[in-house]
Amino acid sequence: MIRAFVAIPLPEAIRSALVLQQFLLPLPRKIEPENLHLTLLFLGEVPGPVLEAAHEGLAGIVMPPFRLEIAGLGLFGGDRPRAAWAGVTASAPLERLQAKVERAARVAGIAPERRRFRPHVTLGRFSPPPPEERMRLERAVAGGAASQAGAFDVTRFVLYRSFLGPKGARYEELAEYPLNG
Ligand code: 2AM
Repeated sequence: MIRAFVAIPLPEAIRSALVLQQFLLPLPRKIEPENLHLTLLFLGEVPGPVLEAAHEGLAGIVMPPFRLEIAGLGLFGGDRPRAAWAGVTASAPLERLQAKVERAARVAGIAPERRRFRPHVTLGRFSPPPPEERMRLERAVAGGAASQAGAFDVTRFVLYRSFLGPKGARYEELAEYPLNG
């Protein structure tokens, strides 16, 4: 079985801006700069032939490149925050691309994601912090809510393999798909 997901890699300039934002947040564990990405679909643990079929479908996606803006900060987890993220300005092309990726995965036999697509770049994950730390975190996130990491042209998306290890996840690029429709 192969643990895999489909994501948009972020250019260096955006990742540098996100690293700055990470430093302004009291995050116990920050996502490494090279691991910062925008997930389109988490495929989970899939058998090799299913992943191969998904790859065929992904390679068949036709779409023109589009511009995307990374802006805003937020927390996932409500009263018990578990992750801090940078947001994405509403984008119809991104929604279209995500729907195409989901369709390709479904055709390959991968069960569809039950949760609604909420585009984001995870900056840090953590255990829910105690109340005082949580307030500090919430204040810092509120302070950076209007921050912008910048805009970039999405010209490709990537199929990644994920290896889970004691020091966190390591991602390996399995295939890339240019947007040039
Ligand atoms: P996250 O950043 O919001 O945690 C690789 O793990 C990528 O797939 C991450 O960007 C992660 O999103 C996303 N993902 C979505 N659902 C997941 C799940 N159930 N388990 C692990 N990763 C998931």
